Formats: sequence, C-alpha cells, structure tokens
Amino acid sequence: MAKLEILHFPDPRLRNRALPVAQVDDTVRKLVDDMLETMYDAPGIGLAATQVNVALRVITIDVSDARDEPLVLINPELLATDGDIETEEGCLSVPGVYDNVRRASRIRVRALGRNGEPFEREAEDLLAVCIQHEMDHLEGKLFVDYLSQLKRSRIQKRALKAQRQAS
Ligand code: GNR
Ligand code: NI
Repeated sequence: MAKLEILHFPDPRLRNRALPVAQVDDTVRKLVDDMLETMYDAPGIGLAATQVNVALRVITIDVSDARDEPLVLINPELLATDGDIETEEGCLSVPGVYDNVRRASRIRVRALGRNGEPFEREAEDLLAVCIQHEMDHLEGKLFVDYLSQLKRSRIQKRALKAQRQAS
C-alpha cells in the first residue's frame, strides 16, 4: 500500500469530472487500498479518487469510531433521497475550513464493491452526508461551493496565500 498526495483547493484538477470504472481489476483494487491508507492516515472519514488526482468514480469511506468499517463505492448512483440534515462539514482538500451544509438525511445508493460486486444500501445521518460529499467530488464539486460567494472567495484567498508561503 502507498499513501497518496491529496490535492488542495483551488487546484483546478479538483474540478474534473471522474469517469466510470470499466472493470474492477487489480489496478482499481490497488487504488482502493492506497485510498484507504491515505484516508486513515489523514485522518478523514471519506476520500474520493478525484482528491488524489485519479479521475475515476471510486470512493472510500469509514465513519465508524473504531475505524474498522471500510466502505468502498465504485460507480455509485444515488437511487433515492429523503429528509434533510445540516452538518458542519470539512474536507481534506480544503484544510482548516469547516462550515454548515444542508443535504439529504437518508439516501439509497447503488455501487460496486472492492471486488466488483454490485450492492445497494441505505444510509442516514453522517454516512449519508459523507456519501453525498464524496459523490460531489466525483462531479468536481466541493462543499465550499454551497457557501456564499463571499465566504468562498475568502477561503480561496487564504488557501492561495498559504500555498505561496509553503512553497
Ligand atoms: O474527513 C472528512 N470529514 C467530513 C466531515 C463532515 C462531512 C464530510 C466529511 S468528508 C471529510 C473527508 C473528505 O474530504 N472527503 O472528501
Ligand atoms: Ni472532501
């Protein structure tokens, strides 16, 4: 396994739309395992391939307290949504920024697992929020896109300044 580098806002590569995985082969499984390692190391509760500069529809998630319930979603599709919930979200690609986002509180999703097996499951609360946050990444969308233009431009200014000082 290998730890992957995470792209930071406003990197334009975070705006790419990811392509469906044609076949869940060893290359995709290696990506999944590297993403899990990167997510656990960060630490984060989710990671989308877009964030590690791979334009494929692959997501890893673990919202468990013990960090022992990995969930892999390849080519995820939202089948149904219900209710709403506001959560203070953060993102590994927008470090240090946390703000409230409203999303569906219950969802039904279909995807392929790590071995290419199709499955459907329901999710609620934080897991539902996390799946929607990660599926947004696959569309090139970030949680800061739900904030006001003023907040987003402040966040972008601060991020560019931090990147200048780091380099
Ligand atoms: O680690 C993460 N925490 C989080 C908290 C609230 C809502 C969404 C998330 S996902 C985030 C990791 C991440 O950036 N995934 O793309
Ligand atoms: Ni994120």
